[in-house]
Amino acid sequence: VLTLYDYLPSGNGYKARLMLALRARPYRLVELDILRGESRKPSFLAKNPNGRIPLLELEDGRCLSESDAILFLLAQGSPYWPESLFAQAEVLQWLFFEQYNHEPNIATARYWIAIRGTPLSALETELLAQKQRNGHAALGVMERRLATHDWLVGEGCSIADIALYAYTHVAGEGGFALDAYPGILRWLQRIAALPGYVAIDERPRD
Ligand SMILES: N[C@@H](CCC(=O)N[C@@H](CS)C(=O)NCC(=O)O)C(=O)O
Repeated sequence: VLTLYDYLPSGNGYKARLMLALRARPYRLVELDILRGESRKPSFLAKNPNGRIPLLELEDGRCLSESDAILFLLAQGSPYWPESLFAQAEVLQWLFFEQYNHEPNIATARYWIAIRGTPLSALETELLAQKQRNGHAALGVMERRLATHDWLVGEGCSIADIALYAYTHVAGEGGFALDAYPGILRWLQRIAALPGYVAIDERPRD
């Protein structure tokens, strides 16, 4: 069985948990308290030199980090990874956008405000305004697509949607009100209605 090393509040980890649930794949969840540095211990660094969750360990011991790479692997053989080469490239386009424009702003603001549990430093307070601006710009990009389309790529849900759902659906915890993004709000409901959907704080059933 697959093993996922993860931290429940993590949106990056949730991408993998949601994909596994949507595909009804059983797995073992190993929770690490990243706030206490558990992902930086030598035993874990041997599995992921980058010291971060999520990390997927295959039955044969091979380990894969980076949430979007994990999504790629888990989606093979399903409609979540489209068939045509151009559609695959479009999925990659959104995954790179997620990692460069979306996650560093929206996830970081949420982490500082709602997850870490310590006050913001003076520098973080200054940077937060910039994260809010850039985060709203990223949401604006998504809205431009989702105002007229049900899904980010093609006619069905792909890992582009799963990757961007993870931190968009909890963006409010980072201070991002989503009222101004009706296309995004409809898309969030569409994803939450997928058969097999699980919430970010749900552990897999044994
Ligand atoms: N680009 C990576 C980011 C992974 C990441 O930032 N993980 C955070 C939690 S969301 C983490 O493990 N932080 C603990 C640490 O850096 O020690 C991905 O998409 O998986």
